[in-house]
Amino acid sequence: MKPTVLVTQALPPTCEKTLDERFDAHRLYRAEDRDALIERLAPSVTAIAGGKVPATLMEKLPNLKMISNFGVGYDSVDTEAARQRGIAVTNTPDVLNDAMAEITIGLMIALSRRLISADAYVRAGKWPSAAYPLQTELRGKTVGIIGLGRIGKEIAARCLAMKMRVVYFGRHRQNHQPYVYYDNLVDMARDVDWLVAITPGGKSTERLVSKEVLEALGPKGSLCNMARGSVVDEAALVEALQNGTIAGAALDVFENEPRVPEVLTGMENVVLSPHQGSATNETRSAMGDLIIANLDAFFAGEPLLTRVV
Ligand code: 8YV
Repeated sequence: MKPTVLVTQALPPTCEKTLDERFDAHRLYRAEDRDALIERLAPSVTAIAGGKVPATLMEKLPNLKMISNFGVGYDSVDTEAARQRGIAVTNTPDVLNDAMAEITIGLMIALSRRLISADAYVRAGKWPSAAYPLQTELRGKTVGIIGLGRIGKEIAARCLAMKMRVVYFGRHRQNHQPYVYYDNLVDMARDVDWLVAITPGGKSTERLVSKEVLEALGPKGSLCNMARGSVVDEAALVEALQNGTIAGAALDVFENEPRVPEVLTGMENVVLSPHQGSATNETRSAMGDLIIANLDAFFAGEPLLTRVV
């Protein structure tokens, strides 16, 4: 008999297909009556594929032993509850580093050169009447990376290729990194032209980019958030953008996504992206493979590949 797996979010097509081939997979995310599905499957579910797993869901699944989360970030899984219940959690690190770093640079250039408005300018037939206003470049600027983890390091490498100076903020200095370290985010914000957030979400980083940090970043500074909406005080950010406290923002993530504060959509100094950091065919398919590989390892009684809890 195939093991029962509960699927909590839509996964890449190849992953969905393999789930159906190897497991008795049930889609909670598209169930008409979620409670009825959970009740019916409760005794047989030993593993979950996907994120969005609160403690309340774990409580209803007494035999749940493993959550194969989709994403390097696992803030949508209550890891504390999982730990207490002896439920293992895996994530999908590394395979998305390059896609994340590529789009970070893309969004930074889109903001500094106003690429989105420039495209609209050409399409609207305005070019023959007047040249597009001059913009700024990344070269020579200092970028402060909040969270020099695996993705942060790939972003740093690409920022060097843009001839930027790289510094970073994090919980610890990393001895073998060539970049200047700040243990205080306000101090770093004061010294940089760009802040790039790529730190895990969750309680410990909530509103790390505060009003004070934005003030320190200053009227020539820009923010690029690739982390989680929760990492930035969004109300303070909107105010800072409205008042010219900072120059601009390139945002891939939002506090209440997919809902985006309407006021941001009318701002010229903002580039908006629908949480698509890892959203390429290549990367999403590799993330899906890792979900399956972790499930396979779990059901074979082997060590999990990328365990975080
Ligand atoms: C996914 C992500 O969009 O890996 C992450 O942490 O944010 C993204 O790759 C997200 O996890 C999808 O649920």
